[in-house]
Amino acid sequence: MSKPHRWIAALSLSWLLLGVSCAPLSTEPASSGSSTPAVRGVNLAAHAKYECASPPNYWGWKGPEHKDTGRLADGRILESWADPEGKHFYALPSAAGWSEVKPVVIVFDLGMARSIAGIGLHSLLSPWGPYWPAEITVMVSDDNTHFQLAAPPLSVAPAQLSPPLRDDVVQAAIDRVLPQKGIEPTTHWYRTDQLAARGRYVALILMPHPSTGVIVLDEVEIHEGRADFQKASRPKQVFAEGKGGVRSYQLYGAMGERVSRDMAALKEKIGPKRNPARHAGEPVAGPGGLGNRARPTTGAVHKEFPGDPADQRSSPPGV
Ligand SMILES: [Ca+2]
Repeated sequence: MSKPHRWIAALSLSWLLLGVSCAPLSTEPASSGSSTPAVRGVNLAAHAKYECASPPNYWGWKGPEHKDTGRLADGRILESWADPEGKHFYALPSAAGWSEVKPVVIVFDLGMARSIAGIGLHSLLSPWGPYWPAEITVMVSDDNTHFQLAAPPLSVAPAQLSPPLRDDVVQAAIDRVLPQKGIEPTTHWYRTDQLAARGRYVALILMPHPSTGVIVLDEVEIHEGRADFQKASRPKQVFAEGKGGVRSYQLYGAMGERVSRDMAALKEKIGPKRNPARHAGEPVAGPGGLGNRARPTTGAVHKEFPGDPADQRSSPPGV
């Protein structure tokens, strides 16, 4: 098993609205060697209206005494595991947490169509579950009903965080040795500026890591993009069911997975032993070139999407 995935398998399942303005991004220095872009510019999410379409249910805002007062966009973050009074990051009303909510959906209203270059999420690593989403899908919309992908889904690697996380620290969290060693869990930014999108409404569809099932955030950023992003084309596929288009998107993904499984089964059925061309060392020449269907990768931080959003042939009916 590859090293980046080693900790994934080891984690235990038992581990556990709305004003618009622009403000500078927080500018805390990233540690040296960070691969995360040092984002500077306008944070469109600052004090913006947003809706947690998935109500937080994990500590923090879970308690009825804690109301969401815009804390995901108030510019305040807790940069340590505990506040000065010793209260932990995940349990404070300043953080929102979700446990076994798949996916978490948060929709921001930027007030008007804006150019969007990227996003940022502030969270933490702890031995008890909280971690960044395993997959982040960013959708954009002009009417809060019809959403389109801003980019292929993003994945988060420890080295991408700011400051970056070492694999051995991640493994230590898996082994729950941090408190015993006197090392406290740490908070980090995940930031990417790889979007080139536009839209008034920005939906974040966050899939928790399958081994933890927990997402905890205390701040979200949406980074302003270049002016010419306002002319950026969008994928043809439109997702209109559910907040942020999430229901349509999930159905679309499920259809893509089913097609992939069927293709794999078919490929197995007509495998190399039955294909004279393969025996001759030649490419498979079946209908559509089954042997050549592997999709191109979209970059280190992009996860392959089960179906090209721009390819209407793979769209489920009615979506
Ligand atoms: Ca905050």
